[in-house]
Amino acid sequence: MTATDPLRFHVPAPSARPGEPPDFSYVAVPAAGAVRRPAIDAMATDIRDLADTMIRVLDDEARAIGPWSPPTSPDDLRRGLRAMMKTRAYDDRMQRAQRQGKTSFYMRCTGEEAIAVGHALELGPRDMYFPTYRQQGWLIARDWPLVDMMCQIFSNEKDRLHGRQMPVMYSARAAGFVSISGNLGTQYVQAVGWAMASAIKGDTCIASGVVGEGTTAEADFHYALTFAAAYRAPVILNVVNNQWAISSSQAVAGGESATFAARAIGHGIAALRVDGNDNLAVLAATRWARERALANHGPTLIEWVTYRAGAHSTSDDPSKYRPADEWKSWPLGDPIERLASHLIGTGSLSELQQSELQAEVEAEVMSAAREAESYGTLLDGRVAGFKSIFEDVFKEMPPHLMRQREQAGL
Ligand SMILES: Cc1ncc(C[n+]2csc(CCOP(=O)(O)OP(=O)(O)O)c2C)c(N)n1
Repeated sequence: MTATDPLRFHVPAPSARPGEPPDFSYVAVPAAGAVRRPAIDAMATDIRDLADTMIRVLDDEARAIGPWSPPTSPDDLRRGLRAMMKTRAYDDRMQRAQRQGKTSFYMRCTGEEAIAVGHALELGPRDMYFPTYRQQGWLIARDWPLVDMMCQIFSNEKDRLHGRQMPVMYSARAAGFVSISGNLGTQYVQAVGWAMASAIKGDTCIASGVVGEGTTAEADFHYALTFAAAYRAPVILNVVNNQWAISSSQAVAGGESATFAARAIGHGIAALRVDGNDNLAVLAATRWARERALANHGPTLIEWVTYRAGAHSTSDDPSKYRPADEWKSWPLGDPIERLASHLIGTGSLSELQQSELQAEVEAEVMSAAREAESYGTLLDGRVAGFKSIFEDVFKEMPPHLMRQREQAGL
């Protein structure tokens, strides 16, 4: 056969560029409650349809409906709401601190709070989380001290990591939060390896690893899936699809051809695709995947569909590559508003209590910031000195590092 037309090279493009109206027509949003909830021992091959739809619990009136509606108490939901609100207040404060020159860098998670918070509240205390830089909500949901997190951001004298990690790259063993690895995709192989070790030891705790949709293009993502499937590792593989990987749209990572949840199908891994701005759906899907892993039915890949409302980081300017008001048109709304509306609708929260809660979390964040700043920030130069860069890396310092230390006069 001879080709008649010249070949065309396809370059994936975002649905809208700056100045154009936002266009989310590519995001199909099924009705809340419409997706079936299979048994936790379902064969991955029997639930492939769940990779192509979207599990949603909260409907347009913020009522919880359908088989995924999780049995949770109003107290637990209020706790989740508080953690989400505190996360947003924390992000606002730390972003401002960066603009004031108190730290070099910050990354916020606005619009994605429901995912890390719900996950933190649903996983067990001995389960292990392998996060990226946008899961500060996990630490906040687990009541990790804000002052400790802020000292890491300021790299000051109370920073337990001595300024050796970039700001926001926390490490909190007691919260089940593994030191963040800046090399994207490595979280997945680490999580799968940890989960395999848990099974080898006959332990009873699971791992959960996180990547963004952009990072599914990394080889590590695929290595991790291969091992997770072959050894039925007790692991949850989270793909936070927030539509953007810095300035690359989800289309560049392959989102035009298939969902990110569907990446699991070729490996025979169970996949769920979930409304990531619906805190109740997050709780329900996390619980399903955790119970499945604990019962030795293997890994689950969950695509959380969400939207990165803020810039990628304080070094990024999204007005260069996407419509300024795109978030306002995001069809899955704001996770905090949706959970608050649900609690108000069920009589578990009043509007007055919601505003009191807002004032309370802001005051808590402000007082933590004052304390953390008193231990030093970039502005006053009381930051971790570079003298310690040679320490705590090797048990015994290799000769080349000794030579370098001498050359640096330390
Ligand atoms: C291996 C590797 N490649 C590139 C980078 C630089 N980088 C940092 S964040 C980022 C975008 C990641 O996007 P995504 O995975 O979608 O996560 P998101 O930031 O949207 O949460 C890139 C390319 C990196 N840190 N590690």
